Amino acid sequence: MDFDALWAELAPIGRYAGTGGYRRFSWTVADAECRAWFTERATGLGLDVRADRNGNLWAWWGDPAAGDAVATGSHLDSVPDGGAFDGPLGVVTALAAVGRLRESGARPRRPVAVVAFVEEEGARFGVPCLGSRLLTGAIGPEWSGGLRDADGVSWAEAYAAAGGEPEAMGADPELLGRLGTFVELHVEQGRGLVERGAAVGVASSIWPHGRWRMDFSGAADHAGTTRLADRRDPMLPFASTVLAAREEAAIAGAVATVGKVFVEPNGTNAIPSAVHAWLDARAPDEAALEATVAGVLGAARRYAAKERVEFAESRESYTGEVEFETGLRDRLSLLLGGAPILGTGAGHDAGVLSAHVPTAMLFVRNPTGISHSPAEHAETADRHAGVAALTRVLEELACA
Ligand code: HGY
Ligand code: MN
Ligand code: MN
Repeated sequence: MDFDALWAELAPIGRYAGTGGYRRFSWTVADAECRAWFTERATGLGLDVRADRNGNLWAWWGDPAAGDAVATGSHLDSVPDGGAFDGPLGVVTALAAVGRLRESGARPRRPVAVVAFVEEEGARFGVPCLGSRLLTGAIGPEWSGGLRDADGVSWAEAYAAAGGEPEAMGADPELLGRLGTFVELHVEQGRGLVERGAAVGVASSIWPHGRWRMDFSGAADHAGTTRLADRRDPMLPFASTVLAAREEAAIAGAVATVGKVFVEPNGTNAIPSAVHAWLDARAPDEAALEATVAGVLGAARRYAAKERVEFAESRESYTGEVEFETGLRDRLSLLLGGAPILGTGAGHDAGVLSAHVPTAMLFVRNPTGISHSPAEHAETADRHAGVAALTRVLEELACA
């Protein structure tokens, strides 16, 4: 099947009609439908599809035991109301590129694999790139098994309900040792390729970034009868902290976002008992990131103390600066006719794998640069340019 046919099949799965965005969260019905679709189409291509001990799906062309495999792929899960391309573009392009190679009669000298990593966005359980972090041992199964979604369901419970074996989760050095190269194609989440007038680019780096949970605990009370002087309202230090995040980021040349917040009990006429919020912070280097986060958390503590509100914070995930291997990066740029080389502030499974396997990323032009939104887009011609580019890269890495 060609790219357009594969793309059209996957498109309706997990799409929320009310917003046009996607709600493909790990171990839900939509996720199971995506995984079933992937398995059916990869099997139809003649690939051998296997889930690894952490639930990541691998579709093999050739015997994995031969080693030095060329792997490509991305993720199928989404952020809440995410776009169609973030993740799926890499997976569908990988299937289409392998299909082209097989149709051409290519005979790879080493195994080729198409992978769909689980929980890349961390939308349901809070930690991004969970599947690749488990595979590489970056985090342990006991900690990740205990991650809970908004309803209190743990990763282990959800994984077991989806047919997984939580007791088998953990680092997989044998599988990791079989990978010779990993290449992830992804829609660009920015306008670098638009500004350079190119359909496809090669990644140079990923900004260091992380997520911090912030809990403000005060005293629930009546909105109408509680004097201002008697209040311990957690909403006030929370609101000031959101503004401080913007100020601190501007000072450090970083970016900081508070996009997720839970208010307890969340009643119009009740002073909240608690506000739970998450800070997403990213910066060009680790010193700038550290300064930004320290500034925000320091402000949160000061504002909380001023309102006699308790404050607690915890770092839920962190990814240091990723520099993709320059030899592979330059080789692919040259192979693709001098494709532009550009960095990103978005995290990817490729960033996690790059510490263990020679890794590269290809970006496909996004006309507006918008992502994590139903407005995310890539023109059909650029999607096809991505298929041609990945096909060429796989041919070079697996067949030459
Ligand atoms: O948040 C990110 O950078 C990625 O989309 N997981
Ligand atoms: Mn994303
Ligand atoms: Mn992504």
